[in-house]
Amino acid sequence: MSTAIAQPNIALIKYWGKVDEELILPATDSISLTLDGFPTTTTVELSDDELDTIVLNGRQLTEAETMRMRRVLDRARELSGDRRAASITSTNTIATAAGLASSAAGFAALATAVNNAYALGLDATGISRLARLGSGSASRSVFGGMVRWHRGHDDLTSYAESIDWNGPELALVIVQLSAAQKAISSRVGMTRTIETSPFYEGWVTSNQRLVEQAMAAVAEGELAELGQLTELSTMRMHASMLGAVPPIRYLTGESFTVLDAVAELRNEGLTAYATADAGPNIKVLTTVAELDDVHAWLSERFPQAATLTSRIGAGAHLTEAAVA
Ligand code: 2P0
Repeated sequence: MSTAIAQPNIALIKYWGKVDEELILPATDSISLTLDGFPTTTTVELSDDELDTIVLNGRQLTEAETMRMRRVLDRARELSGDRRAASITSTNTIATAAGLASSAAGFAALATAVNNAYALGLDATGISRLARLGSGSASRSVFGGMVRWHRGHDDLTSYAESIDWNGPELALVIVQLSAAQKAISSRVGMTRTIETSPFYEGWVTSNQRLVEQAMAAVAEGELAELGQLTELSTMRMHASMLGAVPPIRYLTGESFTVLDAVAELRNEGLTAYATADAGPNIKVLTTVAELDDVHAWLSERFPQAATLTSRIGAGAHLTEAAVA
């Protein structure tokens, strides 16, 4: 039995769009922070059953729902030559599919457990490639801290790695306006954006430039610069979706109210930069030193929302029981 734990990550410079849907090769690099909290725990056990079975949060998934997991398992069987099926149980601690990166943690934990169960012997880079086959953002949750996912041009060259952040210790406040499942999955949203948005090309070109600028800010430890680039990447990603037919709008009026509040918070002298993913929730980048103040300010302003905090966490790993 192989059990692994992984945590979600929040992208500062975003991933939105694939050049290869099979291999999940993204159109641009992305840069993220792995959270310290909201773990997914996944256990993989090989079995002599004919089919893979997957139980997520106590519910057995249908065959259609397990398609993405089977991509990861099939690759493991191909690499190992071990044809056995897998019996998988996985538990999330964060709302699934609500734009809070549950799939990133889920597939990073799955790839880590699968590497052990099928004795693949992959290093973290290899596990990141395996996780990518399930969900693009999962390649980043294999690593802790600040992470860059290189878009690459094939399976081998598209992987994530840790990068050194040379600035103050970072933290995030998540203003959770809704825990409901999103109406449009990231995958469908990306495809629609590529196929119908006249802004998609501009998004890809400009976001890859933001990656390079962010890498310079990361090396210099310039948080104000990194925060501004984070907000630009967020807005440009959502702008590309707004140009789709029909338009994809994950941000609600309430989301914009929170965005305004973050700007106000910054005007009051606190470190706060906002980002948002495929849902209405706003994630606020700040420092560990200011976390309590930023959290108190936001929870007072938005009592109707759940305000969660997180420091920066470790990458996916086997639990001690599995290692022993
Ligand atoms: C990100 N998102 O960089 C971006 C920002 C959502 C918005 O990665 O199709 O679940 O499985 O590769 O990784 C969410 O997309 O999509 C995501 P697939 P994934 O965090």
